Amino acid sequence: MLDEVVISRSIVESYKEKFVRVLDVDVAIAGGGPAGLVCAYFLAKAGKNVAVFERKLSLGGGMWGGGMLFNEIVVQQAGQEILEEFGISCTESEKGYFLADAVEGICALGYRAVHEGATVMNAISVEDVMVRNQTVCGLVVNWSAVEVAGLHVDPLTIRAKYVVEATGHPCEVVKVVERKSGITLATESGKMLGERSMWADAAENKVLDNTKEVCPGLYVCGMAANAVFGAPRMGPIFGGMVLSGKHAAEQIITRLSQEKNKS
Ligand code: 48F
Repeated sequence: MLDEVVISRSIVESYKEKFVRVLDVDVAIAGGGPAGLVCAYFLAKAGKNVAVFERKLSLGGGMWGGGMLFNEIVVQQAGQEILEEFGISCTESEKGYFLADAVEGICALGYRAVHEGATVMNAISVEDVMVRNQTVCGLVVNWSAVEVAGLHVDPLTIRAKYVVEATGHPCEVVKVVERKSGITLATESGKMLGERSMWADAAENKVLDNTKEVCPGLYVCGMAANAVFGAPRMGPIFGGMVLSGKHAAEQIITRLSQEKNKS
């Protein structure tokens, strides 16, 4: 006979262990869209302890809806190679333009990231950062349900060697750093520059350059990278997003191994 209390106890105990595990990680990623998930996958694959905090119940951010709810996404050749690594099927619609099913894409990104060992904490929102010595060193999180209900509940804190801003267009983490920390960002003005209007080619080219450490301890990837550094949006082409997630992971992996060699 099934016992509901055993079911409940199993869930509560296991979730508690999971939460304790993510309190102190190598990398904490804010946002579980395509860029954040790809970043998590490559970090986990490299053996790093990585957690993704996603506001919504479902991962995937802006990828589910493809373009204007036509749930197909386009990637260019370099992006297609990454989708292939995740086992996502692509067809070449025109030379150099590869189509993938948005739903298959997101499910595969989430599955592979978790399967490699990334921990995904969904329905949790990042509301603040932890800063020490002008360096971002953690995320401050709360239940999204608390946020939605407007309840006055204090958050909890996650410590991380590196934090990744992957919240997409709103750049919520960088905005909070700018507003609260007084840290100068690595942009031309030292402040967030804001995204420019749609220009797929320029945006996809720029997003890799813009995927970098925007201030000590904080990397930015995906659409947030272009929004922080004043580059255009790209619309429903997702090659730049997955390449950017991978690029952020590679930079952080290098930093972590340099630090390990020093110590
Ligand atoms: O928006 P999103 O998909 O960002 P991305 O990975 O990809 C951008 C594309 O979807 C598209 C585009 C290019 O094709 O322009 O927009 O850069 O995913 C961002 C995720 O972050 C979550 C949000 O729910 C979404 O799933 N998110 C946003 N703010 C927070 C957050 C927050 N404060 N805390 C936790 N999650």
